[in-house]
Amino acid sequence: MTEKLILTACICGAEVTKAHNPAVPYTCAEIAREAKSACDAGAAIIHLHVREDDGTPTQSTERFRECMDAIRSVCPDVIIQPSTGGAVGMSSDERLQPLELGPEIASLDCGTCNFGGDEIFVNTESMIIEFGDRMISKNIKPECEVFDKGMIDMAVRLSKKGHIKTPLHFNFVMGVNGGISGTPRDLLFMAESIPADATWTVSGIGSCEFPMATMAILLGGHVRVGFEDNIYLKKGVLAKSNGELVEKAARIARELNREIADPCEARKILSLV
Ligand code: KMH
Ligand code: ZN
Repeated sequence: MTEKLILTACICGAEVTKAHNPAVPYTCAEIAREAKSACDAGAAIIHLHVREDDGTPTQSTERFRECMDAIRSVCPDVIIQPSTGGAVGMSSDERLQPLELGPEIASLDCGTCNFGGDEIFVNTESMIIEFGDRMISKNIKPECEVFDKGMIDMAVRLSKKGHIKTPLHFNFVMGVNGGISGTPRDLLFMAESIPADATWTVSGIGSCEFPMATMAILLGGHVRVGFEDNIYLKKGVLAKSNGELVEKAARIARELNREIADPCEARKILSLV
C-alpha cells in the first residue's frame, strides 16, 4: 500500500514579496496566519523562512524563535522546518542560526547553482559538510534540497562519508531558472536516482507546481506547495492564502485515493521519532 502523503507548505520564502502577492507574510502574526491556513488544509510540515516586518529576509535566531512560537500557538503539532538556505548572498554563519533552536528537521542545500538571472546560490562542498555536521551534532534531520541530479550524488557521497545523516530525505526543487526543469521525465529521473531507503518530496516552481505534485502523488513521493514556490492557484489567479494551495494539493490527492499524513504520521515516515 502506498504510504500516506506528506504535504509541506513553504509559506514565505526569501524572494517572493507582497508586490507579487499581497498575502505573502512578513510579520510573525502574518506568518502564523499563513501557517494556520496551511495546517488547516492538511500540511504536516511548514518550511520556514522569516522576514523583518518590512519584508527583508533574515536568519536571525530571535526572529525564528518568535515566528516558531507564533506558529506553535496556532498549530501545536506541526513540524517546523527552518531554512538554512536563507537568501542568496547570506554567509554560512548567518544561514546556520536557526539550528540553535534545535528544530526536528531543517533544509540542507546540496550544491551551488544559478538562481534566476545572474544570482548564484552558493553551497560549496565544504559548506555542505559544515551544515551536515552541525545537523548531526544537534540531532536535526536534514531535508536535502537538490536543484539538479548531481546534487543527489553529492548528498549520497557525503552521507557515505558520515556528513549527512541517513536515511536521506530529499526535496527535488524543479523549475528554478538554473536548475533541473519540472517535467515528468526529469521527476522520474530524480526519483529513480536516490537510494532505496530514501524518501522524497517535490517542489515544482511556478506553473509546474501542480503538475509535479500530481506526479509525486502517483509515484508515492511527497509534495511541497506554497508561496515560496508559486503564488498562483491557477493561471492568472493569485492564491489568497497558502491554505488554498495546500487545499488544492490535498484535493488532487483525495481524487487519486492517496491519504494525507498528519504531523504524527509524517514524523514516523521521516524517522523523526
Ligand atoms: N532562498 C533560496 C536562495 C532553502 O530553504 O534551503 C534558498 C532556499 C533553499 O530557499
Ligand atoms: Zn526555502
